This record gives sequence, structure tokens and C-alpha cells, in this order.
Amino acid sequence: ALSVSLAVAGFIGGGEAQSGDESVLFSETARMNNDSLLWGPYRPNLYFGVRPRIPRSLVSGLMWGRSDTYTDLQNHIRYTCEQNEGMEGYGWDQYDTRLGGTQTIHDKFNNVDITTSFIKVPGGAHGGSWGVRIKGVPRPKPATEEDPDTHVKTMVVFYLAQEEEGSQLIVKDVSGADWEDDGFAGDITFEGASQGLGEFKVVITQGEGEHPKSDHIYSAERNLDKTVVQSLTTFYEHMWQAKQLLFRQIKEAVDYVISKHDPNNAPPPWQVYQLGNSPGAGNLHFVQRMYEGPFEFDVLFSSASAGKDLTSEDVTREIRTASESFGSHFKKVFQLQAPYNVDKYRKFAHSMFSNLIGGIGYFYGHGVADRSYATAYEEEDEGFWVDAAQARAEHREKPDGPYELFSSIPSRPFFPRGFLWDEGFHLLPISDWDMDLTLEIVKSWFNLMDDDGWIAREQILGPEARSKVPLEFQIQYPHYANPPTLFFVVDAFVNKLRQAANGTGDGKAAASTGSSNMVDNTELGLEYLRQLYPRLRKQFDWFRSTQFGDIKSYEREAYSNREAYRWRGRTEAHVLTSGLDDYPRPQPPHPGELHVDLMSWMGMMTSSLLNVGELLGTDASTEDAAELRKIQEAIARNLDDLHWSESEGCYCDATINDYEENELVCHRGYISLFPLLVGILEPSNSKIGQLLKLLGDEEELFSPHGLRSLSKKSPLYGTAENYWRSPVWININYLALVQLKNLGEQEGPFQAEAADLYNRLRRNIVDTIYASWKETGFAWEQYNPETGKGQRTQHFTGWTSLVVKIMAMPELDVKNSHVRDEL
Ligand code: 6A9
Repeated sequence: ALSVSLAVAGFIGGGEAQSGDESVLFSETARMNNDSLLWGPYRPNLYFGVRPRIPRSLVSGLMWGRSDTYTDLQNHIRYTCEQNEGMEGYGWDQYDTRLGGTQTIHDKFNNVDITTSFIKVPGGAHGGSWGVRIKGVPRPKPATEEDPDTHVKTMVVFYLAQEEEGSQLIVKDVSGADWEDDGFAGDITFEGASQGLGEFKVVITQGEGEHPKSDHIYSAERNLDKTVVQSLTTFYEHMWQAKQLLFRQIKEAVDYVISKHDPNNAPPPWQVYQLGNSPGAGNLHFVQRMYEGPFEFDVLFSSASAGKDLTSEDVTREIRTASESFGSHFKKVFQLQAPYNVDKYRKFAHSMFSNLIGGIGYFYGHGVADRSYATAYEEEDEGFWVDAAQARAEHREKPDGPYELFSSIPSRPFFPRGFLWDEGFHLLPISDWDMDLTLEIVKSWFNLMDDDGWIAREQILGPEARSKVPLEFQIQYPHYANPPTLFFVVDAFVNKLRQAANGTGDGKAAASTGSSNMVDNTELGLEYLRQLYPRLRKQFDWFRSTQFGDIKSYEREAYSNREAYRWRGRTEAHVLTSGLDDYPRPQPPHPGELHVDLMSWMGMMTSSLLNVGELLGTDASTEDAAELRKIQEAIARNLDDLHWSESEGCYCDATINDYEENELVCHRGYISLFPLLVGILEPSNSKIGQLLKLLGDEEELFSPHGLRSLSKKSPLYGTAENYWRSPVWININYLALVQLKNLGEQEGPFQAEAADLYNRLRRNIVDTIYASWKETGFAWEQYNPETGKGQRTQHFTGWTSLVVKIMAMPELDVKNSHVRDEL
């Protein structure tokens, strides 16, 4: 734990000499961030779970399930988010990482709608206090032959676990209670202390709600209509398996009942499953309640150094304040544009954004990496992918870390962990909302960079995260890349800083609708960038030294600077590292292959570094600039020389054919557009015309639901896994929209065409995502280009949430351009 905190501090300090003032300012921002960002529902893999951004600390979680029958409860206790388990949508309707927000969970199977309203109150020296109001409203339950009872009964368990070794959590004023003793009829208070949190108190209020009644004789033995608390002491390693632990404890309760009662005349399930009451000291505490009908209670965490205990009245007030603030902040930050500036789309936009930002998690623990640097991983020879697969099968991986990561995630039920290139997209809407939070996340990712400049693509940290992923998918390889989309975020920050620095009064405010210290206080922002720049540069150098294309068989002289690139780690069927997993590539794989998407990303990184460097004007960045400009020119030239196909009118991957010659391999689709998508083509570049033709052709990429990943005319369209071979992906469509808008807004040969495509694509995308959301209650990983239906991963609230930015982009006026055309 200690080494992790030091590593984090390392970024701030940067190990470099700083002027005293700046470092003071910088740590001031760090402190403010820590205060309002310490706590959160940072366990997004759970329907609801709170933890602080401290490696081992106080964690908590919510479980519930209907307790009408014996089997329901066993099979349908909700805890971790899962797909397709009879949920009619769930997620944050409003959420702000600094204030809190409200989540609703529509649990059809369990006949209950749950609301979790989480709020934070700053104060004191340990990140403030927080509270959550948990509310359940039963759905009407029709009587059936098997189950004539129309009363909905719900078991609710809230648990607290203290992960930090040696620190305890104690139920106040109670110890050594007898198993069969009464439970609690009033509030339950826990007291605890730990290194990171100081002293604190957690109160679980009695709240409202009826216990189910039963006239079974068992009712006379135990007072069953109260809240019970079971305090346990367990190992840190087991704590994440809280649900299994609960089952173990429930089984104990069941065994107890069986030992005393005839199984043929058993008490009803809500009595059988009631835990024994054993409150006291421990590091894991289950608080269990059985309800019939609606219920509501609060969990109130009060930091002692705040000097004042949080109350339910505070929670009521803060829920209101958070909601009001969310609404007005949203209006300012995302000004929804016609035709989406009406209420029904606002609600949708709120939900999409809130789920993205409410999905932010804090992860801690070991990953798994193979740092053997086996020769086969150099992928130099023909047949390299066979040798590499063999080397991987030798399993030379080892635990890697521990690391900590603060990040958003693609999907709570299915991928509740950090993905490098997804994160760059996630942070674009988040940076509009809260730039300081964004920069905190960027920092967290760059703290994961190793000495060579590598950042692992997928962050599966700790046993809980790893338990969801088969071993072969857990292993990270230090020669595998992933698109450097965090550079987009850095660019967004640089542009805001520029605006703020240039602007006076109004301009300044406009640059920072998200009210950001880093933007408002330009010196702070620049200092952040000064510390980040060497890391950006290092990652860039890592790409250049590990993902270079082998162009020795080409006429090397012609290709200045040898700018040409190849993703490492490809197999016959996949280039997972590219992010476009099964998008068709040259076959068979060849070590002389060149990938146009990677070349484009390198161009984008180069421009971004130049952009940062120019703003900073430091000696180092000025020195770098000349070299970077040379690389930029070489990439522009080589893109055309190595990747442009005149006959296809688009960009293509290249390989070495049987005659040892460079040969273009064109699978028309997203890859063909890449230099345009990442924004490295000059608006006057005549090739854009041909790319727009491909993009806009309804027989190729343009569908009523967005751009297809592969041309409908491709023989591989919709084939094999069909993951990136026809479906519509929102991240790529977003990039296309940004570029089309750019072209549509400035005079040039493609202005009218681009504006028209932009307007139509924008509507197709928004309407498609909205319709699916309306119908299913969820955002989806991708959309079917023929039907528009959301598909693959459900509740994919990662880059699909870019729709919020898209709705805030203005429709363009194409009329003028048409007039010009007619003239
Ligand atoms: C494998 C299976 C429970 C695939 O959104 C994350 C990534 C994207 O970065 C990538 O571009 N998704 C896209 O092609 C999802 C990847 C999920 C891998 C999970 C393990 C575990 O089964």
C-alpha cells in the first residue's frame, strides 16, 4: 500500500526540480481533488458499493432478493451487475462524482424498484462524510396458483468490510450478543478507525418498512421481526467474496432451523434465511432486514474530523442540492441542439452521461503480465504468430503490481475494469463536465506506465476483477499496444487552456464551463502538462521502438524516417491490440505487414505532442519539436506512399506478397478512413473527396443507423465473429462526426458534402441509440446496421455515451453551400 501511494506522489513531484510555489499550488489542487473525490460508488461491478480511493480501506455493498420462496432467494440475490437476469434497466439517472446522485434499479424478477441516492458532504481532514438512502418500492405482484400471496417480500443486506489490516469496526454498545438474541429495533451504529480515514462512524438507520408476519411456531422462539447484525472476522483475501460469505452464514441459519424443526413443516423462507444476530467487533459485518412492502433506510458515514455527524436530514437536503446542481450544470455543459433540445432527450442524455461518470471506479491489486521478453515475441519471422502462440502457451506470466487505477469502464455487468483506448473516449464527455477529475484519471493511467513507456491495454487488477476473466485473457504483454486515445483528452485540455489563456473574462468562463482549477488557474494547468509531457513523449517513443513496421524490403531511402507501423500481437483472426479485434487484415499474417490505422494513430500522437509542446514552450519540448515535425511530415508522406490506393480510392493496410513486393490489402471500412478519422488530413487534401464517397455510400458504409464497420459490399461483410465486420460502433462514428463537422464548417472543396453527411449521420446515430434505450432500458456495445437494434454487451455505458456530446453538436446549415454549388 505504501509503495502505491509513493508512486502516485511520484507523478506529482515528477522527481524534477520545481519552483516551490508551483508545487504548493499543485498539491493544493491534489488536496481539493482528494477531498471531493475520495469517496464514491467506486465499485461499479456492484449494483451499489461504496469505497474510497485508498488501496485497502472501508468497503461496502448492497444485496437484495425476494424471499417469497426458498429457491428465489438462493438463485436471485442481487449483488454484482449481471447481464440478462431479468432487469428492466438500472443505472444512474443523475450523477456527479463530486456531489453524488441517484440510481434506479428496475428489478422485474424480484418485483421491486430500488433507488440508491448517494451524497457526499465535505469537511475535516479525511475526505468528508457520505450517505446513501436506499429505498425499495414493490411492484404489483399478481397471485398465481403456485404463489397466491400478492405481498412482495424482500431481503436486504448491507455489508461493511474493513480491508485494512489491524483496523477494526465495532458495533457500538453491543458485544457478545447471543445468536438467538433480539436484533435491533432502532439505528445501528458502527465505530471504526483506520490510517487513511482517521476515526469514523457508520449509522444504519431504522428507517421505514414492515417485517413480514408469520404464525409459524418458530416466531415464538426467535424475535424475527428485527434487524440482525452478524459481525465476522475474515481474511482480506476473502472479503471480495461477500456474497459467498453471506450464503455460508445463511446456510448456518438454515441448519439451525432444520436442527430444531421438522423440514416438512419449515418456517417460511424469510424466517429460515434470517441470520443469527451476533453484533460486535469484526472486520466484516452483515446487516440484514426482511421486508414486506416498501422500505427505506439510510447509511450515514461520518468522518470524525468533520466535527459533525451526518444526519438523515442532511441526506434529504443534499439529494435535492445534488439534483438541482446536476440539472443546471448539465444545461451549461451539454447544450443539447435541435432536434434534441426537448425533455425526452434530456432525460436520455442525463442517463447516458450519468452512467458513464457513475461508472468510474477505483481498482487496486495485482494484474498478470508475461514479462519474459521471449524471442518469439519479437515477431520477426514468417510464421511469427504460430511461434508467438507457442510462447504464450508456455505461461511465463507472473503477478504484476500491485497497482491502483482510477478510471471509468466500458460496462458494469461485463467489463467493469479499465481499458486503455476506451478510456480516451470516456474522458471526452467527462472532460466537458469536470476537467480536474479527468486529469486525475489521466494521471492515474500514466502512473501505470512502466520504465519502457508501456501501459497495459486491459487493467484487471485484484482477485475480484480477475475472477471474471479466463486466465488467457488476463495476461498482459509488454509488447502489446492499444490506440493512444488519451492523447485526444490531452488535446482537449490543451485547447481549453489556450482558450482560457487567450480569453479575457467571458472567454475564460466559456473555456471552463466545468469550473476547473486546472483551467481557471492557468499556471496549475501548465504545471500539470509540464509533468505529463515527458510521459507522453515516453509512450510515443515506446510505440516507435516496439511497433515499427519492417520496411527494409522496400526501398528504404524513399521512406524518410522509416515511418511505418505494425501492431504486434496479431493472430490469424485477430488484432486485439488495434481495438478493432476481428476487422479483416492481410492474410496470412506477415512480419512485413503495415497497418494504416496504427500509422494514423502515430500521426495523431505526433500532432498532439507538438500541440502540448507549443503551449509549454519548455526547452525540452522545443528541442523535441524539430524532430517531431520531421516525423509528422514523414508520416504524412508515407501514409500516401505506403497506404493509399488510387484504384480503391481509400487507405489500406499493406503486406509483402509472394514476389516479396509491397502490396496493398484493402478491406473497405473503418480502417480505410483512419487518417481522416484521427484528424491528420489537411481539409484541402483531395483524397478526402474519395473518402467521403466511401463513407457516404449507402451500399458501403452509410447505414440508416450509423457507419458500418465494414463495407456492405465487402465479401467479408457480416462474416465469422462479425464483431467489427458490419456493426455500428459509436466511438468511430463519433470521430467521423467530429471530422465531418470540421469540414462542414470551413470553406473548402468538400464543405457542402461534409455538412450534409454530418447532419444525416448525427441524426441516424442519436435516433438509433435513443430508440434502443427507449425499448430496452439500456445502452449497447454496438448497433445492428440493418435493424438499428442494440447488440452484444448490454448496459455498455462506455463510449456509447458519446451520444451526449453528439446531441450537443449543432446541426449545420447546408443551404448556403448548396446555393454555391448551384452557381
Ligand atoms: C475478454 C471474456 C466474461 C472489445 O470495450 C472493451 C473492448 C474494446 O476495447 C475493444 O475495442 N471490447 C472491443 O473490440 C470488449 C473486450 C472484452 C474482453 C473480455 C474476456 C470474459 O468473459
